[in-house]
Amino acid sequence: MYLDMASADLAEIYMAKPPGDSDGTQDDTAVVTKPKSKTEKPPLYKVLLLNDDYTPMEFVVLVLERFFGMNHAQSVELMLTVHKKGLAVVGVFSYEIAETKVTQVMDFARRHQHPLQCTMEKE
Ligand code: TYC
Repeated sequence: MYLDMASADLAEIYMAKPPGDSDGTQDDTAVVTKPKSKTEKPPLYKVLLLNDDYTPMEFVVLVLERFFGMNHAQSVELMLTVHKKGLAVVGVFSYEIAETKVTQVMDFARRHQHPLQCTMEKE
């Protein structure tokens, strides 16, 4: 009894149409999709410091030391790059860290009444 039912089911499977067009034929084209990597890196964001005519050089140096972990010589050099070129990338971070740095710099500048601007953009 069970055996009979099993062979009836098998017959149905063997007789089923193969996947493809409704007439049972299959074309020989295929869509090739790249398998998505399971270890995708998070997007990175550049933090930019902008020049202005009023923020004191020493204040910018302090910002770079305090919020971007640079030593004094590195900070002076990067401050002068911003001063001469108009802007510079001061670091590259994940979205959350970049946003935190921008907020910290903007708050610190506002508290000291300097017009220093700091922004972020996707790499
Ligand atoms: N240009 C400013 C000055 O001459 C110095 C400065 C440097 C300001 C970098 C902003 O992001 C800045 N006092």
